[in-house]
Amino acid sequence: MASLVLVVIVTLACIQVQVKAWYFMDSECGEVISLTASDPDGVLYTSASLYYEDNMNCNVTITAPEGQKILLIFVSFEVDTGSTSTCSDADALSIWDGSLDSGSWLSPTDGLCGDLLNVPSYGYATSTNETVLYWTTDNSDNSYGFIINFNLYTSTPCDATTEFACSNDRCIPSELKNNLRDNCGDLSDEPEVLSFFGKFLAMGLGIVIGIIVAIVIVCICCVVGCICCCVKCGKK
Ligand SMILES: [Ca+2]
Ligand SMILES: [Ca+2]
Repeated sequence: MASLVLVVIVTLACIQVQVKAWYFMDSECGEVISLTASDPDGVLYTSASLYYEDNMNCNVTITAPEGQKILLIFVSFEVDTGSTSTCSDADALSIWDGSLDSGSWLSPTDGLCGDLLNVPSYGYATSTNETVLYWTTDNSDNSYGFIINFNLYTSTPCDATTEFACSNDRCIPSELKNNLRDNCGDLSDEPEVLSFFGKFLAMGLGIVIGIIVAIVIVCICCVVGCICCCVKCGKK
């Protein structure tokens, strides 16, 4: 299992390397991130630290050029739920579609909390060129927080000279195709990633489990070998 977690972390790290710009919620409080044709995407973390801080009350606005919209896709999500089923009683992320004086909630009105199963796997797509993310935490029990990829998109018909046509009737800037990140919301801009996982799954569950077990055994052998070497060195 440890090996599997390591593989996932390394994969996420490799994917994030492809991002031009990344931001941290705690250092962007009250700020506006402006997406443009030359900077069409970014990634937003809760914090540069492993765990987010208590007593946060931040909002970050992301804007797109007129006529374009914004897609938000969750890469990871681990937010303290507190002792009740209401997100607003503990830590919560809420997402607004539009400017503050007009618009509507994209997320549930009491916000998002819990783990990745509690957020839509296809992300959130705005209907306007602006979104506001509200992030609040209470005074106890923090966690890893979230990583959100965001990018420009438009609705079909796509401009074939500058845009890639996703399979879900969205258009994204051409440069976001094959960058190892899901910028369409259905991975259709990443056919090689889909192909890789397709081949992996096609091997069958038994073989996949066998590979994972083999990796774990190799790791255990390496650790035991290192410990033995250290013990021998200590005796000399
Ligand atoms: Ca908390
Ligand atoms: Ca992509």
